[in-house]
Amino acid sequence: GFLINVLNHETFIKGECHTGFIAEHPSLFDIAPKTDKELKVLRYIGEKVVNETQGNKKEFDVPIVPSIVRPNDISGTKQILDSGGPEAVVEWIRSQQKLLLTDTTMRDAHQSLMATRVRTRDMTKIAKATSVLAKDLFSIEMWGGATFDVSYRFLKESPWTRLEELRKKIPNILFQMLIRGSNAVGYKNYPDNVIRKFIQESATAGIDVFRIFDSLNWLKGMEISIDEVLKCNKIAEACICYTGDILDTTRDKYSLKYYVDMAKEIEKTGAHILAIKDMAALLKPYAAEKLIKALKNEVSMPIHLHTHDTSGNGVSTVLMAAEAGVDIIDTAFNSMSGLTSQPALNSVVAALENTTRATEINLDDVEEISSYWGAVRPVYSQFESELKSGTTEVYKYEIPGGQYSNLKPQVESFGLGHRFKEVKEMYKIVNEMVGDIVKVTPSSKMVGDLAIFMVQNDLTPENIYDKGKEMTYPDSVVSYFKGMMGQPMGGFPEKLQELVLKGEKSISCRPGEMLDPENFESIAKYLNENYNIAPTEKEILSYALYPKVFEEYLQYIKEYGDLSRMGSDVFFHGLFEGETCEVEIADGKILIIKLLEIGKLDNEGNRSVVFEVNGNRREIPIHDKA
Ligand code: 3PY
Ligand code: ZN
Repeated sequence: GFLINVLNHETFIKGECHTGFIAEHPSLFDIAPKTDKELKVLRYIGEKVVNETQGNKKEFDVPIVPSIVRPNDISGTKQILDSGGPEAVVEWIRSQQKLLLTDTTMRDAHQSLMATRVRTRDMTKIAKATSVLAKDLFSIEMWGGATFDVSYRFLKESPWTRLEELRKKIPNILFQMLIRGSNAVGYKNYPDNVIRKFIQESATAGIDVFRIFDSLNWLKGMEISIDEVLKCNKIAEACICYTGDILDTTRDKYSLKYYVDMAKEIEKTGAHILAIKDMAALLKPYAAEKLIKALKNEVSMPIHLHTHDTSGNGVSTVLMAAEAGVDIIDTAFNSMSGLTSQPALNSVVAALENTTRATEINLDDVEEISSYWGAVRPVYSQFESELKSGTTEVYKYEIPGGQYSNLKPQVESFGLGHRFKEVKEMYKIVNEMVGDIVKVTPSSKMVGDLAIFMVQNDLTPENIYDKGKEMTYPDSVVSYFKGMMGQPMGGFPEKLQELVLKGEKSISCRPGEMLDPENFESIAKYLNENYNIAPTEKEILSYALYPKVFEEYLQYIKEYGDLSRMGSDVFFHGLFEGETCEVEIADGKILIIKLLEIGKLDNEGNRSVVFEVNGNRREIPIHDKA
């Protein structure tokens, strides 16, 4: 080992080796990793086992990928779009009697069940099989919402690469993303040129259907997005976010008429599909029937229903909507469905067999995909909420599915875990205080932030109205009352607005009209100078959307390398002593890594972690932070 180590040493290779070299480098007697890439992988696993898991890991089943052969001429909804444009897709939808399904497993399902943590690798492994076994899907929602942010922030992988790799493996089914109108895939309004460029780049990378919403149902907030999607010749699916309960005649702010009127306004924008976005699972089965019937009578656009199963009524809502003539519905493969996720895809397929709205999806085929995801899921169990059954309390609190699973950890991070119920009650109260608004990212986050703020400081609404002038409110609350999230229906409650803004003016125009265009060239220059990269348009955009998160990602990659090809069980749980894994560090270049031993603590607070890599012994010191 020693001679090899010397010969492989960077200094030796560069020919800078002088006589004192060996004396100055006692570490050469260690069995050091051979390449930089190898070192980074071992360091990652070493850090994980020393400072997080201490080598404790349960055994996970290996998810079974169905072996399938894909016919060369496979063709689906994607080919209709590519050959005939969005109009051809709309026409095709209209000519279908069957209920069309979208699968959300790769986006909303894991966003709502496991804090958006599913890694690209687990998606690409099942992608080809999905393209064949689920070939009759209308679309796959696999991008947007929180996935963009989380993939950089927590998974340390590029969301763009995810999109491009899945696109290659699934050439026949439409890809769909969720875009928060002028907030894109973020939590604040971006300049118009960022929104436009983001849509252009997403379209080139493979997105076909853009589901666009505004967090206050303010149509103006969606204008730029709709316009740009139309220009890109992709499918613009504009949303009405559903809130309240149209069956409850004592609440009339969000009545049937409100939704029908909004649908008519959306139709005028030229959007291709109308989406009902029921992000908090508030659309009860009979309300769905009533709403879809009314909309079908009043507008001619195809209708796509998105709901969640938080209340336990999800499949019923879908079936009632199907009865009323809805064109497309969102579901997730069974093992990734239910609770805060979407209603169960396989169950809907089964329920509709031998009816006029039978989906033509093969149940045995989608069972195989569902089994795969069922085996993937335990690796992510640490990110799941404690919710074990559907709960009707969502009807009361109106907390969206994605936020519901996130709110508890957020509340705990403020040390308020024991007051979670109070926070939920406060969420309802805050909703009334801020004007009974539509709650979906980012307006839902604002309501959550204020609710936590009030519980944390033991405040009641009365306290706020009495002493609110001296308080400093969460940023999101200030931004809302300034008009930077758009305009809520019925306007802002004036008294609270005054207390929050303390004399500052609010705007009533589109926030994008106030924001200076982003300077992409200066971002490119900055990234080039600081990270020594020639950034792609996509990287420039990532920085424009999330400067800090993107920089942290770049730094992380520098330290640990690109870990996207490491198995998720290893990425999240490391290895146990004696366990072997394979990590692909470049195309076709595989390291077979066995963890031999997590060594004893030495005088400097380090542990020597011993591996075997492709048959060779390697040791690296890892600082034990405990
Ligand atoms: C998101 O904006 O990410 C959502 O899923 C909203 O429901
Ligand atoms: Zn949703």
